[in-house]
Amino acid sequence: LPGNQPPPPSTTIPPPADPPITTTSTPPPPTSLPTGAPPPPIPFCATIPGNITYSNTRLPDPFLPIGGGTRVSTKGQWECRRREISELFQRYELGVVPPKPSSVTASFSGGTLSITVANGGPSISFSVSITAPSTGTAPFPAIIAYGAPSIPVPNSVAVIRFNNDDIAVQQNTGSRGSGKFYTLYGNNHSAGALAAWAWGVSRIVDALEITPSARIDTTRLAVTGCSRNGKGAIVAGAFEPRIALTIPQESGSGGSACWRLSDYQKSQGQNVQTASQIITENVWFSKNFDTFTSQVSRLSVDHHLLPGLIVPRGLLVIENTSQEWLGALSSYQCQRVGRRIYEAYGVPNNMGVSQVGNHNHCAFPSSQQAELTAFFNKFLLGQGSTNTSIVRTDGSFNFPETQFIDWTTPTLA
Ligand code: MCU
Repeated sequence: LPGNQPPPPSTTIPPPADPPITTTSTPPPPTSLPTGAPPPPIPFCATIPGNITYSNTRLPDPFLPIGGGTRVSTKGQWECRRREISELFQRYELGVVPPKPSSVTASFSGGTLSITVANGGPSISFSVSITAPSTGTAPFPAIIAYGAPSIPVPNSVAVIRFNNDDIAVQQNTGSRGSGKFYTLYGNNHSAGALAAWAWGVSRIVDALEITPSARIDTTRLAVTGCSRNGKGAIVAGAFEPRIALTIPQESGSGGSACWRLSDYQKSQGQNVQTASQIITENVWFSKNFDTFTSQVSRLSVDHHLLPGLIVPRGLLVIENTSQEWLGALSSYQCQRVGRRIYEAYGVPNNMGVSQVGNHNHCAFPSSQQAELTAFFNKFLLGQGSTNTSIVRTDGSFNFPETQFIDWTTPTLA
């Protein structure tokens, strides 16, 4: 994959010593709002507390608002909790995903969509390539691929290639603040690369909406990426509601995996990427995340809540049991738990989890083809009757569920 390196062989990774996870002994880190984080106003929602002290070794209850009070029991209340979860991810992990800038203009020529963005100050320009599908009638459904797709794309779906590294560089920890996002918002902006790329995806959708000559139907958009770019894809789906279908592939830690579960795997002696390791490798997360990584129990969110930002839109999580570093137990169980939000919402089959091994990293195995086809058919190609009831792994995990979950799944009215 362009711009990507394969995961390091397991023997070369120095296992960083995880500090012991304690629950209450250390005072929580400061929780002030990073500059420029305006939560979208929803008049009937309670105010999100500015200072949150949180400690929970289990996966946070998706349905319990952070300010306390009663559990969410309706879809209307979920909109408040959704806003809250979004805010918490931005404060403590990702950094701020800025709202639409004051100016977005675009032009399409020779298969290239050129996008210019300004926000009162300097402007930036970036472009994506659009490959029209070989069949079907315009405007076409399309998939935005971070880098290039590493899943098979139906021949009736256009492919939009997004050079996400151009927006936020992901070389190593020294790349923080590099890329066009930071030209616009400043090198010290709180956003890590995942947040900056999600902002970039939103600008691509803005541009498609005002550029009919690109011939893309913006009500039928998917996003995908593999590995580090899979982390990007799931975050883009979480922050851009105009994405109809989100397909993260082998995103592992920082994507489909839960920090708490990856730490658990690590504690069991497995060579799994953890929060404390990931911040030493790259700039995917905000600097604000650093203070939590040695004690993930203090995080008021974990990645089982990402599906809660996407619900009820389509989400297919593709994972691989043969890459120890990804955290197979963590990725599978995290998203299986996250799918409970889709169950509560009454649309369990809008989210699939499929984990299959015995193939290389980012090499899509044919055994997952029918599942992928079903999600494309349902969410991009308008075939509602397709079977997307998918939760499966070829792994066998001894998952101590009560150690991580102490809540039940409601039915949201
Ligand atoms: C699975 O994604 C990453 C992983 O987080 C990194 O630790 C490793 O270096 O690279 C993976 C990747 O992006 O591979 C292409």
